[in-house]
Amino acid sequence: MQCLEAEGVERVFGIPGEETLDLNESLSRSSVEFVPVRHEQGAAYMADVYGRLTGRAGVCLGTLGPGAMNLVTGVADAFLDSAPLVALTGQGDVERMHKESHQYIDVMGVMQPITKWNARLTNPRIIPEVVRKAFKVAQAQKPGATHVELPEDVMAADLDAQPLPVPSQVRSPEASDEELAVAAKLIDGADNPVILAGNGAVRVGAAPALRRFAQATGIPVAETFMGKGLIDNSEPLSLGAVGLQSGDYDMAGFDKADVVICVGFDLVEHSPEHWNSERDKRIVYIDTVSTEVDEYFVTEVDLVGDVSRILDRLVNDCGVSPGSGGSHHLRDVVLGRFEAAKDDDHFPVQPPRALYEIRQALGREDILISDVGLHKLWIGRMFPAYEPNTVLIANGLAGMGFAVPAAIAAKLVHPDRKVVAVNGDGGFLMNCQELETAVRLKTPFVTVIWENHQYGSIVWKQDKKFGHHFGTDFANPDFVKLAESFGMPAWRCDSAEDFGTRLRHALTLDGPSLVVLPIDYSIDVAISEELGTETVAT
Ligand SMILES: Cc1ncc(C[n+]2csc(CCOP(=O)(O)OP(=O)(O)O)c2C)c(N)n1
Repeated sequence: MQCLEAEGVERVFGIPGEETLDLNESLSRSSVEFVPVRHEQGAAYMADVYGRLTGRAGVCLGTLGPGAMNLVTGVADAFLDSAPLVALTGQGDVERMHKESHQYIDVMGVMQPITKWNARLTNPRIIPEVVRKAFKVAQAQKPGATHVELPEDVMAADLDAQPLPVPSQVRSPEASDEELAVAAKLIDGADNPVILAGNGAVRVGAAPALRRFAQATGIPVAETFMGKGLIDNSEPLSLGAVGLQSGDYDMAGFDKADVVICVGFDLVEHSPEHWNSERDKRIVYIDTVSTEVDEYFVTEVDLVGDVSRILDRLVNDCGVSPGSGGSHHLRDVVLGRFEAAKDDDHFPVQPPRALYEIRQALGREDILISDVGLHKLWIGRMFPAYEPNTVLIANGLAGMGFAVPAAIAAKLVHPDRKVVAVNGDGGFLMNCQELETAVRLKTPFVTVIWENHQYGSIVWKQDKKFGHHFGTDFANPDFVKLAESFGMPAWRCDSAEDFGTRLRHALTLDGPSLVVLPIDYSIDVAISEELGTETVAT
């Protein structure tokens, strides 16, 4: 616990177990707040989002066997979405791990492929090193999940030791002048350059430098779903969010682009094959670590280091407005439909009107969280974002059940901002138990459920591929009564206008609340008559 305190840990999210008794006892006497949750998956998602929003590792705790297994999905989410997270799991005594034994699972083996690093505390003496390393590795670029296993006998032993010092600054590599000159020459000579900005730029707070670079060079910016808000969506240099389908890139001008400047682009979100199928783009890569290998992503210049510093140095070397890259067609089509929706009184409500009402109810810095499903595709593509980290989308693992725990963590990190979590009626029930955590913590955010009694995105894909759908329909509990039983106010909307009114009211409350919105998915998120066929996996 002293090591966690030395790392600046404010909270541990989790569920205790018999094998973590000693740790929990120390936790009760430490400065770290323990946040009991109702399912370990919720704890892992909370730690994940805490890490995304602060850059410091979120910490989650589960006991051995079943507790550790329940953490897995959220840990994997942090791993694929590059969020710093440290998972702590209990374990039986060291001397019973080699044999069939109550609740013993090889958790180290389970965590191995979903963490950057994974260690067992075999001896109390190594605790300071292991904890320091778990945080260092989780927070180092690219960030991600690490795991420490805590055998019960080791945790019960006495130890007289001090935490290792935590360095206040981590040095990052620096792109050389020669590399910058090569990149500047390539960009200067381009006819139609575009920037593709992703979560890597959000992670390191590079939005201001990216905006300066785009303004100075006149090169427009397309964002991935997780990069939303890096550039203000209402700026002329914004090409909108790409990543639903290949057609997005064409419509944003990638078809004509000769040079693509990738700033913090994580390939996990959407394959570069979608915009470089001919492998003829000349790619300038700017990120904190070197490139992933992908046959459609053979870069010409890699600028690795502090992304903001690289962009600022590059501005000095690049000419102004080198060309007319990019196209506003995608953004215009999508925003056109969004704006037109303000007068759409259709009921059940269609997604553009629902998003319009949410945008009206939230300020520039407020936070919208998306769960996973067809609603995520609508949000990713259409919801205008003005600042980074104001639309949180899990697009790497893309697991349903993310939104409610994510909203709790977002509200804990930013108590001054309004938070809305949009869920499908499928994903909501996967972690709805955390509403109790929200009520107990008094985290005021609004859970919105788009209700259609179907796994909407699967229906969408099956209908497109086979002309019918199967295995996708279900009945729901009465969500209003369910929320009320948790002790929170809830409403079912009966018109589009009603949704806006209730949402605005809910956002003024000092505790969590829930709004059920009957949704009509009959209009096609792909806008495929203009944009082609879909390619994304949700
Ligand atoms: C944990 C998990 N299970 C399954 C999937 C596959 N999947 C992706 S979207 C989806 C349907 C989501 O339905 P719902 O939550 O109702 O949202 P909607 O698509 O209707 O907006 C499914 C089953 C997934 N991404 N995550």
